Amino acid sequence: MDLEAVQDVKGALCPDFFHGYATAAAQVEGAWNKDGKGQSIWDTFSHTPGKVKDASNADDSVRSYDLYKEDVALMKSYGVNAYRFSLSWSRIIPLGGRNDPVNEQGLQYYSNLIDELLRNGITPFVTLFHWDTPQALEDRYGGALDQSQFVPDFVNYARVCFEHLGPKVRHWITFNEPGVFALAGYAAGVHAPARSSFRELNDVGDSSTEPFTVGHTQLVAHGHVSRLYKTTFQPHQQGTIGITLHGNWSEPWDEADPLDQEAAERAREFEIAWYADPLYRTGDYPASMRAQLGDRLPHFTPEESQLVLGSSEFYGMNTYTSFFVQHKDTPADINDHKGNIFSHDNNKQGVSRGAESDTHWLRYSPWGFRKLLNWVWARYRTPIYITENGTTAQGETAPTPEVLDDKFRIQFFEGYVGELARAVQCDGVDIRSYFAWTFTDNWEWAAGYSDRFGSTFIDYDSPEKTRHPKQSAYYLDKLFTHLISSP
Ligand code: PNW
Repeated sequence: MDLEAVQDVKGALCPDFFHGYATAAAQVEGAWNKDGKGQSIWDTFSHTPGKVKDASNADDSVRSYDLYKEDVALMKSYGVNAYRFSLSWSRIIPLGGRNDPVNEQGLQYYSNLIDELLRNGITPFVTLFHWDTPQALEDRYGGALDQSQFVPDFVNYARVCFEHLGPKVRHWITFNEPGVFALAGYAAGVHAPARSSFRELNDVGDSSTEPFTVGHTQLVAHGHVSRLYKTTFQPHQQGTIGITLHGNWSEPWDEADPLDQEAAERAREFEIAWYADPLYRTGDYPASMRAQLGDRLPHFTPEESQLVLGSSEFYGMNTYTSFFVQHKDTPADINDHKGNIFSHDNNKQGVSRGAESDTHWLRYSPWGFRKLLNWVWARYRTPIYITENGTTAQGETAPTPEVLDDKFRIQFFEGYVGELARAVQCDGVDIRSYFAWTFTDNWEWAAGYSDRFGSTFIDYDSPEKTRHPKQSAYYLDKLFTHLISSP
């Protein structure tokens, strides 16, 4: 646990740099039907047999709803100065809609959590939507598929949150990874609301159109909420509002092949610029997407384009890994969402993208992180908040001393945060936060409890979901003490 590998970046980060952990309501809260909470599409998904790898649900999860005070105390002992969490829409408005009643107990929970954080000197970063659409809205009109209904309902929900929680919150995030929500939920069909073209997996859906419709809805909904915040709340609440996008680094499989270079850029555009170009650069989708998708990709009206462009005050970045990308010589499949590419674990020379974690898509590849930061900074010139980054590790099945000394995760943090600090110090990229994913092991969506991303081990068999700190929690504390300069 020494800091040998990051000696070069001692003091590289500003005194006001935010560091802590990120979580999502549906993955940690539990209390799925307590104190008036309505059901979300993830409650439905997890109660549908065959959907979740270990057949688990998140009814109790890690019980952060009940144990928030203990959790804040534990986080404090880890030395964080910020915490990113999400609000459950159906806990606040159980049926979700603009004419549906507000659940005071739900608001009270989040108000208590925020107070507890502030009392402990921890700055709250609040996400409005981390994938858990109220089930009632899914039933009523198909949720995010219906832009004309979803947008006013989401704006109403946001208004309730700004009114009640806004006086204590300075950092708002509208959507978490609209791209993963759209692709996993409506293209692959492996996440809620479980829609796709693949009938062996899902009864309904159209993978060739719905993800793009849902993506468009989220962009426009974000634009309206951002405008509402800026006009009505920001003048007195003095906070900032943005969105969080996912994005991994795409590296050409054959560095010398111009077609692979183009394919890698196209992959970045399909994954990242799909959202980031409309938000930060052009107010429209990238040309490469229009060329492949034609009218299956929605069109922005002039009003929408104007609304969306410039609506996010910072670039919230979730990133985990890197891939090698090779061009295809055949036309794109109708259900392709990646820009008609192959993605590989090794490049042409046989070099691996990195060591394996316990999650198939996630490899340790910090080399791509600095490239990604530079690509995003060069293209969008917007301050970056890292809102998620982290890993699972093989063999974490019991809280033994060896497991709690989580060397793989420590190495991961050292590698990625080191590259972040180099991007700041050497490349001049404006980066203002780092939120590790995640605070405790939790319910990893369709992977259930089997994928452990936490810096705290959870004993799921115990009624109290006993928390066992892993060494990476203390390492991150040491690391940021080293990297952050004194005021
Ligand atoms: C994020 N990918 O999702 C989510 O925001 C978290 O809720 C989730 O627990 C975490 O990452 C770990 O999976 C992602 O395939 C899912 O590149 C998939 C990818 C990226 C992010």
